[in-house]
Amino acid sequence: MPPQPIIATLLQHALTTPEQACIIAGNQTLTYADLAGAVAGWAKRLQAIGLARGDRVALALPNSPAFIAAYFGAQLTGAAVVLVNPQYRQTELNHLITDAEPAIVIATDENETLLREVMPARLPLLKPEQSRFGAPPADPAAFAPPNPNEMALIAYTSGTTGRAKGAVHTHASLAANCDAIIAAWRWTSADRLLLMLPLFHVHGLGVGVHGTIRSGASLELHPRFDAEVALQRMTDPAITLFFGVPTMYGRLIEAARRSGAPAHHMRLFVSGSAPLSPQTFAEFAALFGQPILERYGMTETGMNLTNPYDGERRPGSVGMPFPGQEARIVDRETRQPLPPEQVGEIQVRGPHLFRGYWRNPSATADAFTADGWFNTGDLGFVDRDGYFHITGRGRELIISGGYNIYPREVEEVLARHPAVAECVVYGQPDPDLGEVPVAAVVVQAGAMVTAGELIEHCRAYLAAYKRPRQIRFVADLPRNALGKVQRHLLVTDSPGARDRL
Ligand code: MCA
Ligand code: AMP
Repeated sequence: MPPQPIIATLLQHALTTPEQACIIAGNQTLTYADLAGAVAGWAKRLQAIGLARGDRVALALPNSPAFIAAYFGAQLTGAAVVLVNPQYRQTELNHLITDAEPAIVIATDENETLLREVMPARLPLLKPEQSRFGAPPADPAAFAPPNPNEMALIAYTSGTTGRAKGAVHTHASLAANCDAIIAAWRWTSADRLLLMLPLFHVHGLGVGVHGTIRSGASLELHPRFDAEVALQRMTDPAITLFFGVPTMYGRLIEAARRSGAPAHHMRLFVSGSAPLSPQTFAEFAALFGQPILERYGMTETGMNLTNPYDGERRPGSVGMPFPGQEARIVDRETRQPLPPEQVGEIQVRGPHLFRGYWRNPSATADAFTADGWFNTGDLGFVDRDGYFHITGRGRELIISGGYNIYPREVEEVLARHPAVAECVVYGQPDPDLGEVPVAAVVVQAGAMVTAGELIEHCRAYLAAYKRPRQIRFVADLPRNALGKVQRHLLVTDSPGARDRL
């Protein structure tokens, strides 16, 4: 039996614990009954303009109670939600709208103009109304929750080819994911999560929001991360959980050094989306009196590996499979399982996996083995105690402050600038963000262009976090004998990098 959809759990909580706090945002406390009413209100609004089962709804809202209500409202009608980062620019929006073919777009005034430029003229754009959840309440009993195997979410990711692919999750895969997390991290209705992650990614949504709703707990939602605000909020005894990316932990350490680590009541700090350095792990434990629990996830899989709640949390390790899941290391060439301590590709299997890439059967076929293992593309090994360690990535990917940047996508935009003859984008180590994108550019003969102009060009077409932080003008790109660009030679301080440039 597949697990019941999270939206069904939400409606149940609204009946059994209607007055329980669910979302705290600003000075408002919204209960489970409030949320369920607003979810039904959104479902009604969406159906009134023609949304049908199996349709897609593109959700381009900032962190807000309206985001959460619209998200579940769309799912209540039997539609799937397509997550859209509100900072996306023309290139990303154009691809997403063309590929996902949503029936309705939900957005605010801020991104309306950009969206309308790429949307077909007859596609409706809906905005949150001026109420707490963006829709007037309606009766949830008027709707039947979707079937667990219906499509619930399409999250775009992994653009190794320069084009992001939509990872399709069903209600069952999302529910299996958060049930495993709740069991592993002992999440209960008494918990309150301090949520400062963006909701348009699986970290904030699939871990933070889903886990909260499933366990009948509450979350305090913030528009964005701010280390000083986080430290201050952690002194509130009601707050028990914090989830963040390593950059956030680095900034919490700095803030705590400035103003003193707060006396806090936190039950659990979790880190993921990028590698947590053993140094950050140790510094945080010294200041905050407890070790961060590091876990490993992916948009396609949700959460895969976790350090133990009770046992040793090992620095530099991402732990072991969540309950009900499997993970192993295989040789990159032979695809055979490897013994402990040997580095290969991480494969994972279980009910939490996505069902495939949206309208992309060949990418889906490549991603899975015949017996259901998913090839993560991440490299690592298992130590003798069964802890997994990530050592690198098998694909070109820059992780900056927990956001993924695919060099190819940025290169394609740069290459459209008339002054660019050739370019390559790579990750440069950065103390705050882990890595930042940097571009090496060969200018067209006779052309004149400044670094600032090229960076502005990228900003016009891509979300700001993808813009190169630096442009290095070079006479030619380092290539191997086969003509392939060798990105590692460009990273400053890598052997040979300076000789070349
Ligand atoms: C913001 N900027 C960035 C980043 N964030 N540049 C590079 N990398 C970044 N991560 C840029 C902005 O575009 C802006 O540029 C300038 O920095 C300042 O913006 P601001 O919003 O003030 O940034 P910030 O507050 O410093 O943001 C840093 C952050 C944020 C809080 C670490 O990046 C963040 O919330 N990251 C979490 C991402 C996340 O949730 N990832 C999960 C995906 P300008 O000034 O030029 O406009 S992975 C996932 O979901 C899987 C399942 C998993 O395992 O978790
Ligand atoms: P995304 O495609 O945005 O879901 O990002 C998933 C990728 O983030 C994974 O494939 C890993 O490369 C990386 N990642 C997530 N968690 C960790 C972690 N704890 N340590 C190292 N890398 C991580």
